[in-house]
Amino acid sequence: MKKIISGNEAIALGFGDAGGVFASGYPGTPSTETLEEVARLGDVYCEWAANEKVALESVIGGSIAGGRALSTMKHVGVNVAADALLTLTYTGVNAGLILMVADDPGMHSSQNEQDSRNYARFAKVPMLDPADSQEAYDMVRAGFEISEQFDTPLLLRTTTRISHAKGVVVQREKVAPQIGEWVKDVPKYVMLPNFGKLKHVAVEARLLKLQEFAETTPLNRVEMADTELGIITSGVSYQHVREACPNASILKLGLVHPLPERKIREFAGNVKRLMIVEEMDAIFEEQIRAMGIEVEIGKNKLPLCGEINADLIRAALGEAPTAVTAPVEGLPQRPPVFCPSCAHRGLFTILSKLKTFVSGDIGCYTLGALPPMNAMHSVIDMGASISAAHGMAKVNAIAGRDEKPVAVIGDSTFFHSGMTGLMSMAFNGGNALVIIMDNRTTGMTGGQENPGTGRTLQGNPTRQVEMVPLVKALGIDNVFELNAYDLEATEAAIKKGLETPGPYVLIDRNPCVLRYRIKKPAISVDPEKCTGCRACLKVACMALGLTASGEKQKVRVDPNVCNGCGICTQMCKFDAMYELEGEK
Ligand SMILES: Cc1ncc(C[n+]2csc(CCOP(=O)(O)OP(=O)(O)O)c2C)c(N)n1
Repeated sequence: MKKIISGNEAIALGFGDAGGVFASGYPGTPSTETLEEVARLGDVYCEWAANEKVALESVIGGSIAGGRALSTMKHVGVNVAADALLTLTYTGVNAGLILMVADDPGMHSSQNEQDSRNYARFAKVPMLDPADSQEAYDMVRAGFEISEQFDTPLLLRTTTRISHAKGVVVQREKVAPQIGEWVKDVPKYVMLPNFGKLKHVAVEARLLKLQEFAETTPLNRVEMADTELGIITSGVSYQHVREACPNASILKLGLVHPLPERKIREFAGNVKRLMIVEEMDAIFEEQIRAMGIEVEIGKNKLPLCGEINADLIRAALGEAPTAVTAPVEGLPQRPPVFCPSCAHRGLFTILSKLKTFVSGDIGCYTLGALPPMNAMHSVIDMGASISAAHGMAKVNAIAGRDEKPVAVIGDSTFFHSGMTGLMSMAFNGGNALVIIMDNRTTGMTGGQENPGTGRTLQGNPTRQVEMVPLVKALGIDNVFELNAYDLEATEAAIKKGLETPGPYVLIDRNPCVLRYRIKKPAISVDPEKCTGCRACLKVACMALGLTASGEKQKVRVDPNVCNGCGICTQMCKFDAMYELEGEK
């Protein structure tokens, strides 16, 4: 059967068709839809874990118990799971284990742009790099076979364009899941130093065997054409190469770690000029140069940052770019903003007013860093808001500075990696105000379930973590609820939290309006009372605009966008904004 599906959908389908038994991951663009699609298959068990480390460890358990297992995450998720990965490479697997990692060159939706091929080298494990949806589908099956044949975890790497672009997939015959034995094997799975030492030797031997495999596998293929120019490439870069250089000879790598040295040498010997096209780091280039092979064009002409495209390849070859339509000039700026009636808006209206230092985190609330709020002053990685605020408070105390930092974190991020920071703060006598924006969803990535939402990935009702008892159990005495829609009360609560010495936690429990489809009637403006002072515009709501004409511009509310939260009405000193009576 043929289907037109994205790379992420293809991986999910491939997992179901390759006898997949257990999948676990944590959301993160561009990987998220993969696990959601596994859930839609209906007949394969899958779950969201609290974070990527938990996800990978769970699938390790699944593999040890004999089921083919898949873990999905975005590139930065592998940093969280790396502790497990770097020892999993020693233990190897029972049933096949694939870690799907989606990189985001160009940072469409990420805080950095790391190249996960480094993890394949670091962990000494094989990595597959599909160039379209069909390959993404096929490489799941091939990946399980390699994983089982070589007793190794395998990394299946995509990039945004492969994950999200759609292409034709021809489905193969479905393999029925077969669950193997659950065997106790202490030297294999207990990584005490004595066993680990032997395993390290085995990992190096495995890598040599994989290198031999790389020489002959059809996953790496040579497409010989004009021998004037030969290009070594993989993944989405292969598509750009085909577009920019339709006549060039290509060595397309599907297995991107370990590299097939003999094949590369032979290919390089058969072409006059050798070019390497790879996004982000010079992973192929450095290894190929270390083989003593001359590379004429690589990162000397192509960027290390951002995505590659056909024009960049043409430019690297000294050719003129294709004529593209010039971008339209002078379009209005449309920076991302909070959704109309998002509770995060109320919080950041006040934090912006108070001008306090806000140690931020990753989620929808990160938009509080942008103008006109400008109310977030550091964002590092998931969970860092709390631990960084703790460090700031300690140094402030040493410096004699009497300023207490605020940390802002979402519920999913708190469960992911904020809890440990808060526990550590309580343990070490910290002094920060932590605000948990518990909107009962993982909003940023599209509204996924998490341990607080009461539902699993496959839609079953489940236990809901209660935030207040959890925070208390971590060692915090001062924990109070907050209603960020009430600006006056929010300001008072924050001031109290900042004045009270020691760790202090405020929890806003207003649900995500988008995820839970909360709809309220729009706000109205009385043009007689509106003075055009624009105080309400400080809340940065896309439903608010200005009237086009008149002596003085007045504020106008777009009723199709406004969701009636009333945050703007609280900014108005002239009673010009009001909720329509009786419509709620
Ligand atoms: C290690 C890591 N994993 C995943 C992501 C993707 N990601 C960004 S924010 C976020 C969670 C946001 O949910 P929450 O904290 O509840 O805040 P909300 O967006 O709902 O306000 C996720 C999963 C990431 N940036 N880093």
